[in-house]
Amino acid sequence: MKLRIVILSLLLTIFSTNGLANEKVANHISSENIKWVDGPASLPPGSKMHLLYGSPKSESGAFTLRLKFPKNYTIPAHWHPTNERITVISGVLYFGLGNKLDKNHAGPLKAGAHGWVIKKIAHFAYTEDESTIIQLDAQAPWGITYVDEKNDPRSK
Ligand SMILES: [Cu+2]
Repeated sequence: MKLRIVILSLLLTIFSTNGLANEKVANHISSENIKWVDGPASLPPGSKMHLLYGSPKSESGAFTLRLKFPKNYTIPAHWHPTNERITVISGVLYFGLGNKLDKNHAGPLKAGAHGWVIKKIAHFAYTEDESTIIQLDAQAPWGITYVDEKNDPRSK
């Protein structure tokens, strides 16, 4: 009996340190259940999003965000407090490194491509003639800082 209590409390400790006590063991979201809502105010107007896992506003932990950009959409040069990993689901995302958007130093990431940039490294992205869906995987707490604060849609 005493041993059972010890094992139970040990298991509870393990689960709570893993954060599993308050989480489902498994879950999934079917593609038809992706519900697009307006993207974050930190991105230029026109984006759509669906939060798949976790939250960028958490104090820690991974999150996964699906983002949809219209055609001819631009995200000016910016950086993040944690590493960013993106997977292109459909369309083409043009992506480059630098403090200024420079289409001569950007490469196309097509559907299926995966790319990443480490924290605090300035980068930019844009779409051309097709609407593009990407998946962002990163660690919270997330944020976006524009190199030129005049480009920050939150300041408009
Ligand atoms: Cu970014």
